Amino acid sequence: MNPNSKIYVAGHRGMVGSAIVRQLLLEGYSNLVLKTSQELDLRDQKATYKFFEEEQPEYVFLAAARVGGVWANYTRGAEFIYDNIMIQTNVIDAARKYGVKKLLFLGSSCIYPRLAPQPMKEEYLLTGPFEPTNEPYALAKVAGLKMCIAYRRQYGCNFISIMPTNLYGPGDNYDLMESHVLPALLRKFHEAKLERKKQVVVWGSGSPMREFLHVNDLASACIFLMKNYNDELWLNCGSGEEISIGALAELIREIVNWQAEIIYDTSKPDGMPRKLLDSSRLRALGWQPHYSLREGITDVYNNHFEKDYAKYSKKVSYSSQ
Ligand code: GFB
Repeated sequence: MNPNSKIYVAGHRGMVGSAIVRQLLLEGYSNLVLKTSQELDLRDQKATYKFFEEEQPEYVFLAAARVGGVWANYTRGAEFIYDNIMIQTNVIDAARKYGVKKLLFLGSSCIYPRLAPQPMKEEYLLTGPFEPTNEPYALAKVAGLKMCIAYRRQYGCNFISIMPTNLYGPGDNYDLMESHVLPALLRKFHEAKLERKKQVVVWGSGSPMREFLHVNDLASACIFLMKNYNDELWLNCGSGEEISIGALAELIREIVNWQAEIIYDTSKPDGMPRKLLDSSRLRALGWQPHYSLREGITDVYNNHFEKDYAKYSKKVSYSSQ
């Protein structure tokens, strides 16, 4: 990539895509092509081909996706498999057809087996059954990374993939039925503080272990790989910092500064018992995260929460794509 390269960031209004755009602009890449999902529905193959034919992007960050937390995945699997397979298939094939120089596909740590040894290495892919609550999403993401490999082998396309751990950051989703745990708990403790409530409900048992990465750190990894990595093996991208959901709730309670009692709602699913990536391959290439979990959550709560939360606080339900 050079400063004049034409770069398409698919999904630039989402949390990941917008972080990639901010980082590209900071690094002096300004020839960006951006389309909202209203302007270009990537599930529509004809429209996607037409866009690539007209714009001829040289580099593509494929961050457009249907995403959501454990409950959204569990209850709306059809949308997660359909939207993701359609979007990624159309973009990857259009990138081949219209001669894109390089494409980065964004997957997810849920591609690995539910009971994979921890931390999870890239080679554990497809060595056991998926976590059932997010199987449709996981299957779609596995199809995406395998498609990049197949296109590289058959057509010589320089398509690479990154598998991020659970993300949070500016532009997150604060709809309680759609969101991931971290924004959900920020909202719950914040509202408890405003309403002087004595209790906050946390889903599941509190015992699952998760790893969280600030989305700005993921964006820097994506751009780093676009510049420096050209192999078929997908790479894991995590912070290496693991925490139980119960301890996360306590940390968020401390950052929001409202001493409510934590109540566990075990009618909601726990999802995967443990999900920690082994990111040593990516780190060996020279990338490392900038934010600790405490710093990252404090940044989000102090600098971004108010604006992002305002979009959701008056709505009952919201779809991100
Ligand atoms: O972040 P989360 O929704 O996604 O949930 P996953 C993580 C854990 O937090 C689960 C618990 O054990 C939840 O039960 N949790 C506690 C909560 N309170 C809450 C709450 O108020 N809201 C939410 N959402 N969770 C998703 C996958 O899994 O993560 C996707 O379904 C994807 O496919 C994504 O991989 C990164 O980590 O369980």
